[in-house]
Amino acid sequence: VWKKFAVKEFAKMEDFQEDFIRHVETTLARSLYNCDDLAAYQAASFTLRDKLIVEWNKTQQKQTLRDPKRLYYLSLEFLMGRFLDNAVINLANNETFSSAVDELGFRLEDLILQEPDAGLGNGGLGRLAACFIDSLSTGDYPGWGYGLRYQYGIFAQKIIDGYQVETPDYWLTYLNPWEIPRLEIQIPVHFGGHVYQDDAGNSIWEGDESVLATAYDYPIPGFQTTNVNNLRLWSAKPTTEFDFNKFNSGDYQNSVVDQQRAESITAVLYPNDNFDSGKQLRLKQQYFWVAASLHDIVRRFKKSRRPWREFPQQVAIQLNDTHPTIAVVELQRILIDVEQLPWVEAWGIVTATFGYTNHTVMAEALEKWPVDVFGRLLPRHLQIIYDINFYFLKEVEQKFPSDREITGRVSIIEESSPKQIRMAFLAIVGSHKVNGVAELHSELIKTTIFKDFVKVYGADKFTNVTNGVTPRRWLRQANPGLSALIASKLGGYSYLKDLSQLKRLEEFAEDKDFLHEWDAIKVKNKQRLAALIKKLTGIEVRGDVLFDIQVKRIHEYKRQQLNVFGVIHRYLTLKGLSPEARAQYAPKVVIFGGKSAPGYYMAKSIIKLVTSVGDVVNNDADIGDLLKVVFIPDYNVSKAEIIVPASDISEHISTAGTEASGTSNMKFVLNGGLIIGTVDGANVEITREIGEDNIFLFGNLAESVEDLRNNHRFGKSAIPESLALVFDAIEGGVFGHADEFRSLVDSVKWHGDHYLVSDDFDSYLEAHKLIDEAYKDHDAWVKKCVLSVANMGFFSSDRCISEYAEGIWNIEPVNDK
Ligand code: DL6
Repeated sequence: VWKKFAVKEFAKMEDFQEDFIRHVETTLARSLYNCDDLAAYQAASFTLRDKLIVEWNKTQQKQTLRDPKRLYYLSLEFLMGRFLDNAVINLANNETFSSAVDELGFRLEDLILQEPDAGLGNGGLGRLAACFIDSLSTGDYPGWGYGLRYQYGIFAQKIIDGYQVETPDYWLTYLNPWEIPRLEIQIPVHFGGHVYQDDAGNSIWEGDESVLATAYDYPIPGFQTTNVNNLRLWSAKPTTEFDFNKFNSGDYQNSVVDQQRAESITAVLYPNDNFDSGKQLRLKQQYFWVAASLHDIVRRFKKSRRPWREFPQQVAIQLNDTHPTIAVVELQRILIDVEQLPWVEAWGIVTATFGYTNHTVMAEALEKWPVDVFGRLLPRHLQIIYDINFYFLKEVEQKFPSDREITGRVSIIEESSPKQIRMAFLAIVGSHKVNGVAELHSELIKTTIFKDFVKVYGADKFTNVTNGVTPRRWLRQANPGLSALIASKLGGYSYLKDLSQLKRLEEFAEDKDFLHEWDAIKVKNKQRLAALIKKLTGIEVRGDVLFDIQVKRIHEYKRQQLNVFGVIHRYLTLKGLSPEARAQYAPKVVIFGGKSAPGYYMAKSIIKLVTSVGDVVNNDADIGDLLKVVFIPDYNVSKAEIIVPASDISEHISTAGTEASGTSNMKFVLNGGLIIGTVDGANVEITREIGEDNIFLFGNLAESVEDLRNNHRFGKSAIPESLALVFDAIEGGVFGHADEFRSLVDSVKWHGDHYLVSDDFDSYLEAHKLIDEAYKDHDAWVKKCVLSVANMGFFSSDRCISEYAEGIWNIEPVNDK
């Protein structure tokens, strides 16, 4: 199989070695005798990059020649992780590549570790974008990603005295072999200023601040194809004019202030997940990125000299959440102000071009911009938004003459104080399709936050594309052992491109040797994680016990607090037992990981509670190995690649109706772990695919949430005894810091328990009992894991991309088939 795709890899491994040495000596100006792991990582990356660039050029030439419809994926986050190991999988034969590196006196594993994660995202949304561009390349689709090249990615998390401390992630310290700077591309982007009408009645916008957008390209290889797409990230640079007057008058400091202001636009990623911080600099980032990307897209279209009406036949643009929604307005502005198209024609083109993906129903995450802030930064865009709203509301009024309230409910402008622009509404009005990211979520948006829009446009405008993950990174790369075992049974690695082939694993579910091999791989993966835990936290855990893992952003709705309350309950139960009775319990390690937004007090308290519980439990001689509690610091993509393959159980326990999809649930099951979860997000479809017997579901359903919250409001709910015991222990200072944990306890006890921890607690404990029981019959457990993996084919991001391509973008692969 490898040879068949040999076009872009090395004919012989000596070729690789020659190229490697050439890069050490010329590109890096080092000698092989003075080449450390960092330089070797860079040289190995450059050799692969050379191959990639050749194919990248061919791909772009082919696409230019055929001029197909293209997709542009606009995402403010691309959580890419590392490139080198991914490129090895896509471009070369792993084993051969690794031995060629060996012969040169290095170890591939060590070189891989030299690469900093490209952490240009917060969590699920950014990682989804990374999986999507992998699948676009693999499926030979003509699709580019557009994003921002933040100098500082998501902060590095340190745990000091049990508390989260944020430190900056400057990931660009060393030469980055994976990016191609295109410093010759300089697109001016303007802000502020004023709008006036010229003699012909045209609106002219004169900004009073300008910056330049320069491009950095990341070639994205596909798997078993020569197709290489592009991820273009923009960086802000000052315009060349700097203030000579100030400079000449000796005010050097201030002469560079504008320059620094320009660069600050792409300096930092905002570290919030599922939360809208509403900062002006964020709005600037959004417009900067959107303006540069559209300039690029329009320039490429204009080269074809087609009439404007053909734009939507050549271009599809997907809005990854509302962050790029200003693109709708910017394209309308270009069409009416610059290209002088009539409003109606322009608006027809705009709405046929855009699609919008919603990723959350939570009010605090839905973007709104105060009208005055927006108008100061983008005065012409504000006028256009008012015009869009005017025409839209007129249509609504005509459709619903007797419903006087509906216009207020669907208006893009919220008549609050201050007035706000509802970006999700603008995205719906400006797109031809709106999709949610899992079935339950897609239904919820139609019946809750967007229900009036279903009345206005009809249900057909709303659709579902359930998320997926790339099996190249999340199986082959993260879990070499398991992916090789599967390949040995399925006749090679082609299943990584057609994940439905996993189904054939069912044939082996009774094969004892196969089950033992499978289990041995899991144990090895757990040992690998145990070593990482020891290195990062100093805590010793056994690699042969049950690993129960919850890694994701720390958020009240994701309910790490429910997990840690459950752990405390288990600890108190064990403490209350005789040593003989205790010995009936299987030893278990409970592992947490994830970042809290820096200003999120409750999430930070949860981290402190986990580490404090760990301090007590891990040092309790009565408990020994029966229970260990670990918080892994600085959870990121490359750590996930070690953590995910090591779970026996992972936790996806959000309050029903709050987690749009979740994607780590898919990764864990794909790696042969079972899950405990609520009936929420993609857990629903995972259950459907793998069967109810292979998942531990618990808790209230989304349709009960409102009633349960009302019960709390009207004092009709009681805290269950089990949870009261846990609260007594926390409040009694068993884990120290009782004052610091007060708000966590009080939010459940006295403040309405918004996330319904008390309502779900007992059923959560019951589900854990079932897990304990099931784990005892180890062979049966492993069989469940095999059967689950066999039915995970649906969750490949390749499937998502083909659904988007057919149902929303109307694009086709460009290949020679
Ligand atoms: O769709 C990707 C990912 C989902 O898997 C998560 O369930 C969801 O929480 C996340 N949503 C966001 C929304 N953020 N904003 N803004 O990150 O999307």
